[in-house]
Amino acid sequence: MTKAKFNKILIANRGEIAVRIIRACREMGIKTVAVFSDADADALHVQYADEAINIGPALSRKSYLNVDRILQAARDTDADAIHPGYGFLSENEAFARACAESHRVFIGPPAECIATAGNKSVARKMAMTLGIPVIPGSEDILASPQAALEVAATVGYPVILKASGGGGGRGMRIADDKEALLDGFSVASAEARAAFGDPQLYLEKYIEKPRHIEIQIMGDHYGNYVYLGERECSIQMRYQKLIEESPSPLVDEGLRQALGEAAIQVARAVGYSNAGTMEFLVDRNRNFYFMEINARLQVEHPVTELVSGIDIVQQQILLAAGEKLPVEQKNVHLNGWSIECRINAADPANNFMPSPGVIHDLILPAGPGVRVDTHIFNRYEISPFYDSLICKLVVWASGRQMAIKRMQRALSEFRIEGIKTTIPFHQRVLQDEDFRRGDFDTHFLEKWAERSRK
Ligand code: MV4
Repeated sequence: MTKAKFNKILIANRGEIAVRIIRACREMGIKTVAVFSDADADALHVQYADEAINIGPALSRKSYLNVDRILQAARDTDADAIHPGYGFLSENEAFARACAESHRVFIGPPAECIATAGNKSVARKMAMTLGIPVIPGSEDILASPQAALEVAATVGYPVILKASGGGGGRGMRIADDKEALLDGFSVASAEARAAFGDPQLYLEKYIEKPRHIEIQIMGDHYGNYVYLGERECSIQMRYQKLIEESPSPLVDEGLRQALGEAAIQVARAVGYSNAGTMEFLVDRNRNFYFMEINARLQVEHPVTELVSGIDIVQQQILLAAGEKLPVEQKNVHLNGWSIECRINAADPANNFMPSPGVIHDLILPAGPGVRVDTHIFNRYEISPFYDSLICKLVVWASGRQMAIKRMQRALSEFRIEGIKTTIPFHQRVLQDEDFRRGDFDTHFLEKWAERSRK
């Protein structure tokens, strides 16, 4: 392996992803600095890092979102780069700029790309200009409810209003007719202003029963790009993904290439570098539409790592240090099948209500083809202050049916007491006939949860 330029990296995150990034650094011979809140003094990322700095109270706003405290920690420890992980400050344009001003490399895309990605209607317009399929709808933000009515009349109902500053399902309204659209406009706009400080909306035709498929891309500072295939992310509930896999049961080589090339076109147009993800919707006739840019490392990156053989986090570090991409597209070979189950400290029987508490009698699954990305250990206390994700259970096998069997085996080995988890929920989904056939869309879990209540 090439020697990286960085001597020391500060990880501006916590939980499993902080541990994941520390592992990449250690394998590369790079020293690590953990930052932690008062609630995380005993956390695994603190124990694994070479140094650890307290950055404030449990409340995220006062610690993991506190730009000044994090940059002070980087200066105090002389860290030359900062990895933001996902969530928290990972898609914060001001943070990326502040890192640069503090002479620390932000391990991620350029700040301008974060800004473009954060403005959904700008990203959409960009894709339209490139001739990449987008869902029929407005060309720009909507100037008025009247403008929304006019666009809806041309694309036909149902339509969906989306917040330009939003994403991940917040600030959206579906409308079946004019009246609902007029009502939805003021509600969505007010919601968007409250949530994102930006009331601007755009409109699309509403695609029924789509699949959510995303493409992992990587780019260096010299205009080279590759795509590492797709991830199937349709198994979600209220925009929270529960199971992801790569490849997608729906995608053949032709569709993969079309999605991959579209993703790279968008990346090139916005001057993207480092790792990123382009989100698409695919309809029942296998038409695909570009939706959003995710300008960060994603939770579900391991499934892509397992089928591509590429360590995405190590690559992020090398690319941020100015190295060239080590592979060309023709040398990217996807092999086998990978599935990830997100294990949350949450109660599936009670609306996925978070279930904090002290873990005991923990035994983690292992064995052939099993990867466990987690920060939990016996007697660790799950704090109510943060995300309920406690473990990503990821398997690899040569094909989908064997990957499902392997995941069932791994789930059956999992022992954990003291908190409720999504493990029993995953076990039931993996037994579902439609899931096993690969026959599902983004509404699968809602329908499935309904059916299983009866
Ligand atoms: C849509 C859609 C149908 N038609 N847009 C939800 C999250 C946000 N990123 C975009 N989303 C959707 N946009 C049109 N024109 C359906 C969804 C959607 C969805 C998308 C991805 C993953 C899960 C989803 C669940 C419900 C709805």
